[in-house]
Amino acid sequence: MASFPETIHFTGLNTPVRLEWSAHDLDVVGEIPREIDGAFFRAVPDPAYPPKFEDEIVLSGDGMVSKFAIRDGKVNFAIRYVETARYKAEKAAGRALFGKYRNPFTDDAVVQGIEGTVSNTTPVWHAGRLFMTKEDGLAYEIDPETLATIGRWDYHGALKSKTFTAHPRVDAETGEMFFFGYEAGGLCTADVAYCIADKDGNLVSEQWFQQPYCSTIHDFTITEKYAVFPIFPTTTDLDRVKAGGPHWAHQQDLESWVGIMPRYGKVEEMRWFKGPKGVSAFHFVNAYDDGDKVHLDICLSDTNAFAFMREAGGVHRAQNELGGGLTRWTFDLASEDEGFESRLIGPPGDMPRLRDADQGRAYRAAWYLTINPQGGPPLPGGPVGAAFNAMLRVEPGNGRLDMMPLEFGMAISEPVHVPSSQGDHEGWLLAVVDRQVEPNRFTSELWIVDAGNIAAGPVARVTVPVPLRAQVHGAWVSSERLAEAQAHAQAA
Ligand code: V55
Ligand code: FE
Repeated sequence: MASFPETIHFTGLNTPVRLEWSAHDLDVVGEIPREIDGAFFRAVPDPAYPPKFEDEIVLSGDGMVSKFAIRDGKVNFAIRYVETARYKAEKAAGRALFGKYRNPFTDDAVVQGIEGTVSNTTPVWHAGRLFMTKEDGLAYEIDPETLATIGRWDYHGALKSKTFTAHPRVDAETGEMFFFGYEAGGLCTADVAYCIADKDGNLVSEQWFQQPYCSTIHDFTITEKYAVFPIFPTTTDLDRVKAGGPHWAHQQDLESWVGIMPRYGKVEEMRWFKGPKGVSAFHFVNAYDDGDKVHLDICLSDTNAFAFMREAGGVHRAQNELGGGLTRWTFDLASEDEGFESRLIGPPGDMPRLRDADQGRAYRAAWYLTINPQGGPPLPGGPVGAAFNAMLRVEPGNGRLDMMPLEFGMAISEPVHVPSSQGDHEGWLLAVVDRQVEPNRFTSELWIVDAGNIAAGPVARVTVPVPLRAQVHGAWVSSERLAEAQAHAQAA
């Protein structure tokens, strides 16, 4: 196309920005607590070129990596494109060469054999390296100081999987990163690679297994003892893809599955539990084991949250008519039963955030985004086309719920959590908040919120001089870790 289509994917908060820029000492309203010392990295899809096809979606936007660097109450900002093989090929041609979402049969012939991943989903920090990830390809390593792209990351040639998830899980105690890749053996294969990188970033385990059908495995989780894989019935089909059709179609009548195996065990030990038909969850809050029980807390929806995946499967439901809620699934590994218990533990929502130290363990509180029931219609924007406008803090143990509602015409992106050094203080949440100032004009701010008292609203707001396109996920990295990584890189 000669210009960006006037669809939800390219207007409102999804209007392409396409600027690589930086600024120092942004204006701060209020006081940033001095213990917030590090970098908030964000993954932002932002298409560099108008798409080949009118029905292009947000998820195909070229990844940009952005950084709020915070120290002594001051904030610097930078954002750059991830220079993927796809970005470089399109920049050289001056136009889009890749076609529909995850369909290489719709790409221009000149890019056959070039990986089409756009690295637009999650910044991942592990063992002193920063990566930008997307589930359909390998990660790209990024220089955390300059945001320059270093290159594709395959563990020095050791990783066999062709893909790397946007949701690895790091055990804060052992420093290990547990991750997977699906369609690991190539397009539309049911191969899943389950991998472990040790605390120094060496790939120490890669085992492949077959999922029950080829589904989009967006997230997974670990407990202290187990690895937990969810299989929801959004499936692909090679013949459909070859015919130029959609990669994913949601199947409302197909059952879901959850695979649980010892996290240091063999994939042959995977035990499959059968779940409800037609449900979907993109993000897991956490999981933990308790004797023979495994508790899994997920942002569950009664159908797929993405309209384009629903419609390809003939499911026609408006975005504001999806059911579901924060749900705890409890599995009994001592029982032979293939079923499990399910109970609601919070309102519907997504983009959960946990304290890093709570990963895989019983936890007191988590935070996630929702639609403010009093807030009026959400702003158009973000991956599913309707932006969240409230943040929740939930205590699954006792049902306590706190909310930070936003006013009409505002939107919030996924927060990161910064731990506090003061005793039982819950730390801080950092999130970008957008405000509509004219029908098609928005301003962006970075909000700093007390994690234990979100209802009080922000303790500080940082003005961003240029509007930011809606983010997907983010990551917090302390200055201490950044400095260690830099010292290590200079010694090497
Ligand atoms: C998601 C996001 C993606 C993607 C597939 O949040 C799933 C879910 C930003 O890209 O490609
Ligand atoms: Fe995600």
